[in-house]
Amino acid sequence: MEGHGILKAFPKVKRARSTEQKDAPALKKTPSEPVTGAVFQGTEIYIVPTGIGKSRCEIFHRQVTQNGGHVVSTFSPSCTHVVVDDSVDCKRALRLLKVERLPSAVHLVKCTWLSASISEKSLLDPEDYSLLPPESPTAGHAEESNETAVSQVPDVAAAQDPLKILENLTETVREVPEVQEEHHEEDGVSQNDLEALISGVHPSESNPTPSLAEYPILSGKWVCSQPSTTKGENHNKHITDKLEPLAKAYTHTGDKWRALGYSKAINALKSYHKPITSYEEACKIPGIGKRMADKIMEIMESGHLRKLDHIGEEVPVLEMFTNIWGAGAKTAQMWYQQGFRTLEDIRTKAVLNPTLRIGLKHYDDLLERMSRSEANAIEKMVQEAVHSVDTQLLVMACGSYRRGKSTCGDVDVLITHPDGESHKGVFSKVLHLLHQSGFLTDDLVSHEENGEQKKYMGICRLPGPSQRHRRLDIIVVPYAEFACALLYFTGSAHFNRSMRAWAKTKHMSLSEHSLNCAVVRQHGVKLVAGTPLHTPTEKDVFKHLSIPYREPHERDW
Ligand code: DCP
Ligand code: MG
Ligand code: MN
Repeated sequence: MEGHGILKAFPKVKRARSTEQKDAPALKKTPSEPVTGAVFQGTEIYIVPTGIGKSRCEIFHRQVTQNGGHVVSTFSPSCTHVVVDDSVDCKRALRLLKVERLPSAVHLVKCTWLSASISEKSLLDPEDYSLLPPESPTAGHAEESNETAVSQVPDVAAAQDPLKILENLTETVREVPEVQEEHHEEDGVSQNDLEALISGVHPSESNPTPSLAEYPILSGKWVCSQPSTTKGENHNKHITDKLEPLAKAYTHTGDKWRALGYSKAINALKSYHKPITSYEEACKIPGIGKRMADKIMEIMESGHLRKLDHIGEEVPVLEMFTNIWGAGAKTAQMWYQQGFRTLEDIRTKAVLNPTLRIGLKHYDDLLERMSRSEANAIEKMVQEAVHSVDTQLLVMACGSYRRGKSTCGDVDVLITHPDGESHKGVFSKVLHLLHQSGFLTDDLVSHEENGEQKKYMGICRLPGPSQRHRRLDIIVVPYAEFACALLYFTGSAHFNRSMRAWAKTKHMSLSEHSLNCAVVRQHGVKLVAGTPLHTPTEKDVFKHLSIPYREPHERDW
């Protein structure tokens, strides 16, 4: 997927500029489907119905559209993905599409990519599901040659060598929320008939396609199994310093897959124990393919990466736009396409929803991280309100604050009650008090129900002169879910993903609600939800997962 000219590297914006009309439909959302997620944002998908069947096609269509993507009824070169049934090979796919070859920017993928992305609630790397081109049967997987399948991963206890403890990187690049994207469920859609349709799994069929756990892109180690305090020095900073701006550029232009590829390589390089000295050495590192190794060589030999000279002029503008809370790559691109170049343009000319308006109003404040002492003062304000409702309620600042970071992007406050009952009704009372006192200045998401958990996302300001506006998240959870909610809300997000992926390999599932055992999955789709384990404390969660307990400050991956 690399190796395009740079003009192709940021196709959306460039294309938009030259053929605005043609590109417009891809940016439009189907009005009839409520968009509730952002997983497929920026995609234009053509599903080849052969072998998939009408009803599954319809379900896919709905899922993609509801998650911000666009399904087209005929193939065109502007498609980002062409999806075919798992039984269809590349030759047949091209025949069905009536083309000789596909533009290199179009991903030709198996249906499993779509079903797994839906169930994982995360846009999976199409490279892992791509169809092999007929002329070179191994090319598509050349970059995976030194990767090991998760099924070979031994238990933590057995794998003393950290490099042998491999991570199932079911990881997505953390995104600026276009629609607030939270990882509520460890894996996907709840089990119902739809799922069987989506995954195409019929209990009687023995399906030759490996499950998601056997497909991973493996990179480094299981971060959840070792303390982040062992995170060593970056011996390849001279390389990662050059790759990072490119990863960022791809993120801002909405090229998720390239951004993901770069971020995987960057992570792998950062955790590598020594400076890389040769092409072969680079290729051997999981997460680094041949094309990435080429770039690494270029940097090593010339001290520079030419690709960096060709980052489009739109990138800094897009970055400035996505720095508005609530604006993602897609919104930023739309604005750019509409001719907006400055925040003043956005303020005066763009059509803004209330969230974006708030984000724009507090642009500078929200970009700045706060000190621990300020985060602590904010926690105390919330605590005071909570305790005026009931002194027995537990109040804890989680997130980066609990992990001991020196600065915090926001404050994440968790509230629960040890009696298992009295947390009920607290949410609205506390928010009312905090609004009344003027502490809460703006609501971003004022009430989100997540099972029995409630979540608030908003903006607050400490009393007194020259105080800045700060982001504040509050969750109220039932005591039975306390440990799992605390673990989730403490993060880091990367640590959480690793722990959830690890749980999967043990036929368990971890969410902010519970740790379940005896989970049955097929193609990454949960068929049996399993049984919640008793987890009164975070330590119990680690114990059930056979991972040594990690203190919050050791989870800062
Ligand atoms: N979280 C997650 N996955 C996400 C977002 C969040 O697992 N996509 C969890 C882990 C985070 C916690 O929620 O640690 C709080 O989210 P924040 O966005 O507030 O992140 P942090 O507090 O870790 O960092 P920051 O200092 O930037 O707020
Ligand atoms: Mg936080
Ligand atoms: Mn937060």
